[in-house]
Amino acid sequence: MSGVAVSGGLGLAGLGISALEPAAAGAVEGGPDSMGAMGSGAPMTGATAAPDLDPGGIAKFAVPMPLAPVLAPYAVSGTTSYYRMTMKEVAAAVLPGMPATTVRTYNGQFPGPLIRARSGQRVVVEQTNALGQPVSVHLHGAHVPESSDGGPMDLIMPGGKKTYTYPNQQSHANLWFHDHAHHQESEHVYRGLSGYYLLTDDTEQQLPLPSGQYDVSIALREARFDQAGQFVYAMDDWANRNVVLANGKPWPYFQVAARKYRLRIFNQSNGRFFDLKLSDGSEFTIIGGDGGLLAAPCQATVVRLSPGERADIVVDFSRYPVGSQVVLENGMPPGPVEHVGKVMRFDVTRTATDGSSVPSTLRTLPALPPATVSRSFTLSMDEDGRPDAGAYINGLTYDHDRIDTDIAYGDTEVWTVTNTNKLAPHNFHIHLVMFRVLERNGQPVTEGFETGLKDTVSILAGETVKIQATFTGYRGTYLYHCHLFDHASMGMMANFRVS
Ligand SMILES: [Cu+2]
Repeated sequence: MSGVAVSGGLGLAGLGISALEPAAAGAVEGGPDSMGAMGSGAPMTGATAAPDLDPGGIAKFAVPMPLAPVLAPYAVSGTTSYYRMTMKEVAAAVLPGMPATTVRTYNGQFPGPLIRARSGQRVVVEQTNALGQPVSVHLHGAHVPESSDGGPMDLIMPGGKKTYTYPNQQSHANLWFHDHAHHQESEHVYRGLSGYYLLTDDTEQQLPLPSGQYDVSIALREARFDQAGQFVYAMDDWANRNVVLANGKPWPYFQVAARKYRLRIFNQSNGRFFDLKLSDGSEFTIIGGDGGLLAAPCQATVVRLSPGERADIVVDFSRYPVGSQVVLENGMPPGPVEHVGKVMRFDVTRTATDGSSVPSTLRTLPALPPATVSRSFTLSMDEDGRPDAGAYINGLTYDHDRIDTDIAYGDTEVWTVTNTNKLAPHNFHIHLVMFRVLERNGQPVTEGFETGLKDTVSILAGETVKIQATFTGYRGTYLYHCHLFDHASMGMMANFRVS
Protein backbone atom coordinates (compact mmCIF):
# COMPACT_ATOMS: atom_id res chain seq x y z
CA MET A 1 0.00 0.00 0.00
CA SER A 2 1.10 3.54 -0.38
CA GLY A 3 1.46 5.71 2.68
CA VAL A 4 -1.81 7.33 1.92
CA ALA A 5 -4.87 5.58 0.69
CA VAL A 6 -5.88 7.97 -2.07
CA SER A 7 -9.37 6.62 -1.90
CA GLY A 8 -11.21 3.70 -0.40
CA GLY A 9 -10.28 1.83 2.73
CA LEU A 10 -7.62 2.70 5.19
CA GLY A 11 -5.53 -0.31 4.35
CA LEU A 12 -4.79 -1.24 7.92
CA ALA A 13 -5.64 -4.92 7.55
CA GLY A 14 -2.61 -7.08 8.04
CA LEU A 15 -0.73 -4.40 9.89
CA GLY A 16 -1.87 -5.47 13.31
CA ILE A 17 -4.15 -2.48 13.61
CA SER A 18 -7.87 -2.87 13.77
CA ALA A 19 -10.38 -0.21 12.88
CA LEU A 20 -11.52 2.29 15.45
CA GLU A 21 -14.26 0.87 17.60
CA PRO A 22 -16.59 2.48 20.10
CA ALA A 23 -15.42 2.08 23.65
CA ALA A 24 -17.42 0.31 26.27
CA ALA A 25 -19.53 2.85 28.15
CA GLY A 26 -17.36 5.03 30.29
CA ALA A 27 -14.27 2.94 29.80
CA VAL A 28 -10.94 4.24 28.73
CA GLU A 29 -10.02 2.13 25.77
CA GLY A 30 -6.68 0.50 26.05
CA GLY A 31 -4.90 -2.77 26.15
CA PRO A 32 -2.70 -4.27 23.53
CA ASP A 33 -5.60 -5.73 21.59
CA SER A 34 -7.51 -2.50 21.12
CA MET A 35 -5.09 -1.20 18.56
CA GLY A 36 -1.66 -1.36 17.66
CA ALA A 37 0.01 -0.64 20.84
CA MET A 38 1.77 2.66 20.52
CA GLY A 39 4.27 1.16 22.82
CA SER A 40 5.05 -1.30 25.47
CA GLY A 41 1.89 -3.12 26.28
CA ALA A 42 -0.20 -2.13 29.22
CA PRO A 43 -1.20 1.52 29.51
CA MET A 44 0.59 3.47 32.17
CA THR A 45 -1.73 5.12 34.59
CA GLY A 46 0.41 5.75 37.61
CA ALA A 47 1.55 9.27 36.79
CA THR A 48 -0.87 10.98 39.08
CA ALA A 49 -3.13 10.15 41.94
CA ALA A 50 -5.91 12.34 40.53
CA PRO A 51 -8.49 10.53 38.44
CA ASP A 52 -8.71 11.25 34.74
CA LEU A 53 -11.17 13.66 33.22
CA ASP A 54 -13.60 11.65 31.10
CA PRO A 55 -13.13 12.98 27.54
CA GLY A 56 -16.90 12.63 27.21
CA GLY A 57 -17.24 15.43 29.74
CA ILE A 58 -15.64 17.90 27.34
CA ALA A 59 -18.23 19.37 24.99
CA LYS A 60 -17.28 18.89 21.34
CA PHE A 61 -17.35 21.73 18.84
CA ALA A 62 -18.12 24.14 21.69
CA VAL A 63 -15.15 26.50 21.39
CA PRO A 64 -13.77 28.34 18.34
CA MET A 65 -10.38 27.32 17.01
CA PRO A 66 -7.99 30.23 17.46
CA LEU A 67 -5.58 31.16 14.71
CA ALA A 68 -1.88 30.65 15.35
CA PRO A 69 -0.49 33.88 16.86
CA VAL A 70 2.04 35.47 14.50
CA LEU A 71 5.24 36.68 16.16
CA ALA A 72 6.67 39.95 14.82
CA PRO A 73 10.43 40.47 14.68
CA TYR A 74 11.77 42.99 17.18
CA ALA A 75 14.28 44.18 14.58
CA VAL A 76 15.02 43.77 10.88
CA SER A 77 18.45 44.53 9.44
CA GLY A 78 19.09 43.97 5.76
CA THR A 79 17.62 40.55 5.06
CA THR A 80 17.86 39.31 8.66
CA SER A 81 14.89 39.32 11.02
CA TYR A 82 15.46 39.12 14.77
CA TYR A 83 13.06 37.50 17.20
CA ARG A 84 13.01 36.90 20.92
CA MET A 85 11.10 34.23 22.74
CA THR A 86 10.91 33.32 26.41
CA MET A 87 10.06 29.80 27.42
CA LYS A 88 7.83 29.97 30.46
CA GLU A 89 5.03 28.27 32.28
CA VAL A 90 1.61 29.91 32.05
CA ALA A 91 -1.99 29.04 32.84
CA ALA A 92 -3.87 28.60 29.57
CA ALA A 93 -7.63 28.39 29.03
CA VAL A 94 -7.69 25.01 27.29
CA LEU A 95 -10.82 23.22 28.50
CA PRO A 96 -14.12 25.15 28.45
CA GLY A 97 -15.69 25.50 31.87
CA MET A 98 -12.63 24.12 33.61
CA PRO A 99 -9.79 25.72 35.54
CA ALA A 100 -6.88 26.92 33.42
CA THR A 101 -4.26 24.33 32.48
CA THR A 102 -0.61 24.86 33.38
CA VAL A 103 1.41 24.66 30.17
CA ARG A 104 5.04 25.18 29.14
CA THR A 105 5.19 27.64 26.29
CA TYR A 106 7.18 29.78 23.93
CA ASN A 107 6.16 33.33 24.84
CA GLY A 108 3.09 32.24 26.74
CA GLN A 109 1.37 30.90 23.60
CA PHE A 110 -0.21 27.47 23.54
CA PRO A 111 0.77 26.24 21.04
CA GLY A 112 3.65 28.57 20.39
CA PRO A 113 3.76 31.52 18.06
CA LEU A 114 4.07 31.39 14.28
CA ILE A 115 7.15 32.79 12.59
CA ARG A 116 6.91 33.79 8.93
CA ALA A 117 10.18 33.49 7.05
CA ARG A 118 11.36 33.79 3.48
CA SER A 119 13.89 31.59 1.68
CA GLY A 120 17.32 33.21 1.52
CA GLN A 121 16.52 35.62 4.35
CA ARG A 122 18.00 34.83 7.73
CA VAL A 123 16.02 34.46 10.93
CA VAL A 124 17.76 34.86 14.29
CA VAL A 125 15.88 33.77 17.42
CA GLU A 126 17.10 34.51 20.91
CA GLN A 127 15.53 31.96 23.24
CA THR A 128 15.43 32.57 26.98
CA ASN A 129 14.74 29.67 29.30
CA ALA A 130 12.50 30.79 32.15
CA LEU A 131 11.47 27.21 32.87
CA GLY A 132 12.88 25.11 35.66
CA GLN A 133 14.39 22.51 33.34
CA PRO A 134 17.04 22.46 30.61
CA VAL A 135 15.65 22.80 27.10
CA SER A 136 16.84 22.71 23.50
CA VAL A 137 14.99 24.21 20.54
CA HIS A 138 14.91 22.27 17.27
CA LEU A 139 13.44 23.74 14.09
CA HIS A 140 11.96 20.64 12.51
CA GLY A 141 12.69 20.34 8.79
CA ALA A 142 15.25 23.14 8.76
CA HIS A 143 18.57 22.99 6.92
CA VAL A 144 20.82 24.55 9.57
CA PRO A 145 24.35 24.44 10.98
CA GLU A 146 24.82 21.99 13.84
CA SER A 147 25.18 24.88 16.30
CA SER A 148 21.57 25.94 15.62
CA ASP A 149 20.01 22.50 15.23
CA GLY A 150 18.99 22.20 18.87
CA GLY A 151 20.67 18.88 19.60
CA PRO A 152 19.64 16.88 22.67
CA MET A 153 22.73 17.82 24.67
CA ASP A 154 23.04 21.39 23.36
CA LEU A 155 21.01 22.61 26.29
CA ILE A 156 19.83 25.99 27.50
CA MET A 157 19.97 25.73 31.27
CA PRO A 158 17.31 27.35 33.48
CA GLY A 159 17.82 31.11 33.39
CA GLY A 160 20.03 30.84 30.31
CA LYS A 161 19.73 32.12 26.75
CA LYS A 162 20.77 30.82 23.35
CA THR A 163 20.63 32.45 19.95
CA TYR A 164 19.66 30.22 17.06
CA THR A 165 20.42 31.28 13.48
CA TYR A 166 18.27 29.91 10.67
CA PRO A 167 19.81 30.68 7.25
CA ASN A 168 16.67 29.53 5.37
CA GLN A 169 18.80 28.36 2.45
CA GLN A 170 16.07 25.97 1.38
CA SER A 171 12.82 26.15 -0.53
CA HIS A 172 9.43 26.93 1.01
CA ALA A 173 8.14 24.50 3.66
CA ASN A 174 5.81 24.28 6.63
CA LEU A 175 8.31 23.87 9.47
CA TRP A 176 7.73 23.83 13.21
CA PHE A 177 9.86 24.19 16.30
CA HIS A 178 9.79 22.15 19.47
CA ASP A 179 11.85 21.05 22.42
CA HIS A 180 14.55 18.42 21.88
CA ALA A 181 16.25 18.11 25.30
CA HIS A 182 17.18 14.45 25.63
CA HIS A 183 14.89 12.32 27.81
CA GLN A 184 12.82 15.48 28.35
CA GLU A 185 11.53 16.29 24.86
CA SER A 186 8.53 14.03 25.22
CA GLU A 187 7.22 15.67 28.39
CA HIS A 188 8.25 19.17 27.30
CA VAL A 189 6.44 19.00 23.97
CA TYR A 190 3.45 17.30 25.61
CA ARG A 191 3.22 20.19 28.08
CA GLY A 192 3.25 22.71 25.26
CA LEU A 193 6.67 23.48 23.82
CA SER A 194 5.86 23.59 20.11
CA GLY A 195 5.31 26.34 17.54
CA TYR A 196 4.90 27.05 13.82
CA TYR A 197 7.41 28.34 11.24
CA LEU A 198 6.17 29.01 7.71
CA LEU A 199 8.95 29.43 5.18
CA THR A 200 7.88 30.80 1.83
CA ASP A 201 9.58 31.63 -1.47
CA ASP A 202 8.81 33.07 -4.90
CA THR A 203 7.76 29.68 -6.26
CA GLU A 204 5.02 29.42 -3.67
CA GLN A 205 4.05 33.11 -3.71
CA GLN A 206 3.49 33.15 -7.47
CA LEU A 207 0.78 30.49 -7.26
CA PRO A 208 -2.91 31.50 -7.07
CA LEU A 209 -3.57 29.29 -4.02
CA PRO A 210 -5.98 30.41 -1.29
CA SER A 211 -4.18 33.05 0.78
CA GLY A 212 -4.67 35.56 3.56
CA GLN A 213 -7.57 34.64 5.83
CA TYR A 214 -8.20 31.60 3.62
CA ASP A 215 -4.79 30.08 4.43
CA VAL A 216 -5.06 28.52 7.90
CA SER A 217 -2.44 26.66 9.95
CA ILE A 218 -3.81 23.93 12.22
CA ALA A 219 -1.66 22.15 14.80
CA LEU A 220 -3.12 18.87 16.00
CA ARG A 221 -2.13 16.88 19.05
CA GLU A 222 -3.46 14.49 21.64
CA ALA A 223 -3.76 15.05 25.40
CA ARG A 224 -4.90 13.54 28.67
CA PHE A 225 -6.30 15.58 31.55
CA ASP A 226 -7.12 15.01 35.18
CA GLN A 227 -10.37 16.18 36.74
CA ALA A 228 -8.77 19.49 37.70
CA GLY A 229 -8.16 20.17 34.01
CA GLN A 230 -4.40 19.63 34.27
CA PHE A 231 -2.29 17.66 31.85
CA VAL A 232 -1.45 14.13 32.88
CA TYR A 233 1.90 13.05 31.52
CA ALA A 234 3.30 9.54 31.57
CA MET A 235 5.92 8.12 29.23
CA ASP A 236 4.54 6.02 26.39
CA ASP A 237 0.99 6.69 27.54
CA TRP A 238 -0.52 5.87 24.15
CA ALA A 239 -3.73 4.37 25.48
CA ASN A 240 -4.91 7.26 27.63
CA ARG A 241 -4.43 10.42 25.61
CA ASN A 242 -7.92 10.54 24.18
CA VAL A 243 -8.53 14.27 23.90
CA VAL A 244 -7.75 15.89 20.53
CA LEU A 245 -6.55 19.50 20.50
CA ALA A 246 -6.49 21.73 17.41
CA ASN A 247 -4.50 24.94 17.89
CA GLY A 248 -4.65 24.25 21.61
CA LYS A 249 -8.42 23.76 21.98
CA PRO A 250 -10.36 20.50 22.37
CA TRP A 251 -12.41 19.53 19.31
CA PRO A 252 -13.00 23.17 18.29
CA TYR A 253 -15.18 24.55 15.52
CA PHE A 254 -13.93 26.91 12.84
CA GLN A 255 -16.21 29.16 10.83
CA VAL A 256 -15.51 29.20 7.11
CA ALA A 257 -16.92 30.81 4.00
CA ALA A 258 -18.29 28.66 1.19
CA ARG A 259 -15.10 28.79 -0.89
CA LYS A 260 -11.66 27.17 -1.10
CA TYR A 261 -9.35 27.16 1.94
CA ARG A 262 -5.74 26.13 2.22
CA LEU A 263 -5.26 24.15 5.43
CA ARG A 264 -1.70 23.55 6.62
CA ILE A 265 -2.05 20.72 9.10
CA PHE A 266 0.77 19.92 11.53
CA ASN A 267 0.78 16.72 13.55
CA GLN A 268 2.44 17.95 16.75
CA SER A 269 1.37 14.89 18.75
CA ASN A 270 3.68 12.90 20.95
CA GLY A 271 2.44 9.62 19.61
CA ARG A 272 -0.89 9.89 17.82
CA PHE A 273 -1.23 9.19 14.12
CA PHE A 274 -4.16 10.75 12.27
CA ASP A 275 -5.93 9.43 9.18
CA LEU A 276 -7.70 12.69 8.39
CA LYS A 277 -10.90 12.71 6.37
CA LEU A 278 -14.07 14.77 5.99
CA SER A 279 -17.22 13.45 7.62
CA ASP A 280 -19.09 13.30 4.30
CA GLY A 281 -16.25 11.30 2.77
CA SER A 282 -15.72 13.87 0.07
CA GLU A 283 -12.46 14.59 -1.68
CA PHE A 284 -9.96 17.27 -0.91
CA THR A 285 -6.80 18.25 -2.71
CA ILE A 286 -3.38 17.48 -1.27
CA ILE A 287 -0.97 20.16 -2.44
CA GLY A 288 2.01 19.63 -0.15
CA GLY A 289 3.73 17.85 2.70
CA ASP A 290 6.68 18.32 5.03
CA GLY A 291 9.00 19.97 2.53
CA GLY A 292 6.58 22.20 0.69
CA LEU A 293 4.41 21.72 -2.35
CA LEU A 294 4.15 18.52 -4.34
CA ALA A 295 5.03 18.65 -8.03
CA ALA A 296 1.32 18.35 -8.77
CA PRO A 297 -1.81 18.30 -6.62
CA CYS A 298 -3.62 15.03 -5.98
CA GLN A 299 -7.17 14.26 -4.95
CA ALA A 300 -7.69 12.24 -1.79
CA THR A 301 -10.31 11.30 0.75
CA VAL A 302 -7.83 10.58 3.53
CA VAL A 303 -4.33 11.67 4.43
CA ARG A 304 -2.18 9.96 7.06
CA LEU A 305 -0.06 12.10 9.34
CA SER A 306 2.32 10.52 11.82
CA PRO A 307 3.78 12.70 14.59
CA GLY A 308 5.93 15.46 13.12
CA GLU A 309 4.49 15.25 9.59
CA ARG A 310 2.58 18.04 7.87
CA ALA A 311 -0.08 18.00 5.18
CA ASP A 312 -0.98 21.00 3.05
CA ILE A 313 -4.48 20.55 1.65
CA VAL A 314 -7.12 22.59 -0.13
CA VAL A 315 -10.74 22.01 0.83
CA ASP A 316 -13.47 23.56 -1.32
CA PHE A 317 -16.29 24.44 1.05
CA SER A 318 -18.34 25.91 -1.83
CA ARG A 319 -19.89 22.47 -2.27
CA TYR A 320 -21.69 22.93 1.07
CA PRO A 321 -24.70 25.22 1.50
CA VAL A 322 -24.33 27.99 4.05
CA GLY A 323 -25.41 26.51 7.38
CA SER A 324 -23.61 23.19 6.75
CA GLN A 325 -21.25 21.62 9.22
CA VAL A 326 -18.52 19.22 8.20
CA VAL A 327 -16.37 17.39 10.73
CA LEU A 328 -12.71 16.66 10.22
CA GLU A 329 -12.46 13.05 11.37
CA ASN A 330 -9.66 10.67 12.27
CA GLY A 331 -9.72 7.04 11.19
CA MET A 332 -6.61 5.96 13.08
CA PRO A 333 -6.76 4.13 16.44
CA PRO A 334 -6.18 3.81 19.34
CA GLY A 335 -8.98 5.10 21.52
CA PRO A 336 -12.74 5.46 21.65
CA VAL A 337 -13.98 6.50 18.22
CA GLU A 338 -16.53 8.91 19.69
CA HIS A 339 -13.60 10.94 20.98
CA VAL A 340 -10.43 10.33 18.97
CA GLY A 341 -12.45 9.73 15.80
CA LYS A 342 -13.28 13.44 15.73
CA VAL A 343 -10.82 16.30 15.36
CA MET A 344 -12.67 19.58 14.72
CA ARG A 345 -15.68 20.94 12.85
CA PHE A 346 -15.89 23.40 9.97
CA ASP A 347 -19.06 25.49 10.07
CA VAL A 348 -19.96 27.06 6.73
CA THR A 349 -21.42 30.38 7.82
CA ARG A 350 -21.24 32.69 4.81
CA THR A 351 -20.49 33.05 1.15
CA ALA A 352 -17.38 34.73 -0.25
CA THR A 353 -15.82 35.38 -3.62
CA ASP A 354 -12.99 33.08 -4.57
CA GLY A 355 -10.31 34.08 -7.03
CA SER A 356 -8.01 31.25 -5.94
CA SER A 357 -7.23 28.09 -7.85
CA VAL A 358 -4.98 25.04 -7.61
CA PRO A 359 -2.78 24.83 -10.71
CA SER A 360 -2.13 21.41 -12.22
CA THR A 361 1.62 22.00 -11.78
CA LEU A 362 2.81 23.39 -8.45
CA ARG A 363 6.60 23.19 -8.59
CA THR A 364 9.57 21.33 -10.03
CA LEU A 365 11.09 18.96 -7.48
CA PRO A 366 14.87 18.59 -7.45
CA ALA A 367 16.17 15.74 -9.60
CA LEU A 368 17.14 12.56 -7.75
CA PRO A 369 20.89 12.04 -8.17
CA PRO A 370 22.23 8.47 -8.28
CA ALA A 371 22.92 7.09 -4.80
CA THR A 372 26.37 5.82 -3.92
CA VAL A 373 25.75 4.39 -0.44
CA SER A 374 23.02 2.09 0.89
CA ARG A 375 22.28 1.44 4.54
CA SER A 376 19.67 -0.44 6.54
CA PHE A 377 18.09 0.48 9.84
CA THR A 378 15.68 -1.33 12.14
CA LEU A 379 13.33 0.41 14.56
CA SER A 380 12.16 -1.62 17.55
CA MET A 381 10.98 -1.26 21.10
CA ASP A 382 10.11 -3.59 23.92
CA GLU A 383 6.40 -4.26 23.66
CA ASP A 384 6.05 -7.08 26.14
CA GLY A 385 4.78 -4.83 28.90
CA ARG A 386 7.98 -4.59 30.91
CA PRO A 387 8.06 -1.42 33.02
CA ASP A 388 11.49 -0.29 31.84
CA ALA A 389 10.77 -0.66 28.13
CA GLY A 390 13.55 0.49 25.82
CA ALA A 391 13.45 1.71 22.23
CA TYR A 392 16.21 1.02 19.71
CA ILE A 393 17.64 1.76 16.29
CA ASN A 394 19.65 -1.20 15.00
CA GLY A 395 19.38 -2.67 18.50
CA LEU A 396 20.95 0.30 20.29
CA THR A 397 19.50 3.03 22.46
CA TYR A 398 20.71 6.59 21.95
CA ASP A 399 24.21 7.48 23.12
CA HIS A 400 25.21 11.09 22.67
CA ASP A 401 28.89 10.15 22.44
CA ARG A 402 28.45 7.49 19.77
CA ILE A 403 28.51 8.29 16.05
CA ASP A 404 26.22 5.69 14.55
CA THR A 405 26.52 6.65 10.91
CA ASP A 406 29.44 8.39 9.17
CA ILE A 407 28.52 10.14 5.95
CA ALA A 408 30.83 11.75 3.40
CA TYR A 409 29.83 15.36 2.67
CA GLY A 410 27.83 15.56 -0.54
CA ASP A 411 26.96 11.88 -0.72
CA THR A 412 23.57 10.67 -1.82
CA GLU A 413 22.42 7.66 0.19
CA VAL A 414 19.50 5.24 0.15
CA TRP A 415 18.32 4.13 3.57
CA THR A 416 16.04 1.16 4.07
CA VAL A 417 14.19 1.54 7.38
CA THR A 418 12.13 -1.31 8.86
CA ASN A 419 9.81 -1.28 11.82
CA THR A 420 10.33 -4.75 13.28
CA ASN A 421 7.66 -4.40 15.97
CA LYS A 422 4.51 -6.49 15.93
CA LEU A 423 2.25 -3.73 17.23
CA ALA A 424 3.96 -0.40 17.76
CA PRO A 425 3.91 2.10 14.92
CA HIS A 426 6.99 4.26 14.43
CA ASN A 427 8.18 6.86 12.01
CA PHE A 428 11.55 8.16 10.92
CA HIS A 429 12.83 11.71 10.96
CA ILE A 430 16.22 12.90 9.71
CA HIS A 431 17.62 16.28 10.76
CA LEU A 432 19.47 18.59 8.29
CA VAL A 433 18.06 17.15 5.05
CA MET A 434 14.85 16.64 3.18
CA PHE A 435 14.53 13.15 1.72
CA ARG A 436 12.38 11.40 -0.85
CA VAL A 437 10.38 8.26 -0.25
CA LEU A 438 11.35 5.79 -2.97
CA GLU A 439 9.48 2.69 -1.84
CA ARG A 440 7.02 1.54 0.78
CA ASN A 441 6.90 -2.21 1.44
CA GLY A 442 8.72 -2.88 -1.81
CA GLN A 443 6.32 -0.86 -3.91
CA PRO A 444 7.55 2.29 -5.64
CA VAL A 445 5.98 5.49 -4.30
CA THR A 446 4.97 7.23 -7.50
CA GLU A 447 1.84 9.16 -6.62
CA GLY A 448 0.24 11.02 -3.77
CA PHE A 449 1.22 12.69 -0.54
CA GLU A 450 4.62 11.03 -0.08
CA THR A 451 6.04 12.03 -3.48
CA GLY A 452 7.24 15.43 -2.28
CA LEU A 453 10.16 16.47 -0.11
CA LYS A 454 9.89 14.76 3.27
CA ASP A 455 11.61 15.00 6.63
CA THR A 456 9.45 12.43 8.45
CA VAL A 457 7.88 9.24 7.15
CA SER A 458 5.41 6.94 8.87
CA ILE A 459 6.36 3.29 9.32
CA LEU A 460 3.65 1.11 10.83
CA ALA A 461 4.46 -2.22 12.52
CA GLY A 462 6.04 -4.54 9.99
CA GLU A 463 6.46 -1.88 7.33
CA THR A 464 9.64 -0.99 5.44
CA VAL A 465 10.36 2.25 3.63
CA LYS A 466 13.24 3.10 1.34
CA ILE A 467 14.25 6.75 1.34
CA GLN A 468 16.94 8.80 -0.41
CA ALA A 469 18.76 11.90 0.77
CA THR A 470 21.75 14.00 -0.25
CA PHE A 471 23.85 15.17 2.70
CA THR A 472 25.17 18.56 1.80
CA GLY A 473 25.21 22.16 2.99
CA TYR A 474 26.68 21.67 6.45
CA ARG A 475 29.16 19.37 8.13
CA GLY A 476 28.53 18.20 11.66
CA THR A 477 26.66 15.79 13.87
CA TYR A 478 22.91 15.50 13.55
CA LEU A 479 20.14 13.12 14.57
CA TYR A 480 17.83 10.58 13.06
CA HIS A 481 15.07 9.19 15.23
CA CYS A 482 11.53 8.03 15.64
CA HIS A 483 9.38 11.15 15.95
CA LEU A 484 6.97 9.61 18.43
CA PHE A 485 8.50 11.74 21.18
CA ASP A 486 7.98 9.04 23.77
CA HIS A 487 9.97 6.60 21.66
CA ALA A 488 12.76 9.12 21.04
CA SER A 489 12.94 9.82 24.77
CA MET A 490 13.13 6.07 25.38
CA GLY A 491 16.17 5.83 23.13
CA MET A 492 15.01 5.39 19.51
CA MET A 493 17.45 8.00 18.27
CA ALA A 494 20.96 7.99 16.78
CA ASN A 495 23.69 10.30 15.53
CA PHE A 496 25.01 10.75 12.01
CA ARG A 497 28.09 12.78 11.21
CA VAL A 498 28.65 14.53 7.90
CA SER A 499 32.35 15.14 7.30
CU1 LIG B 1 8.62 4.96 17.43
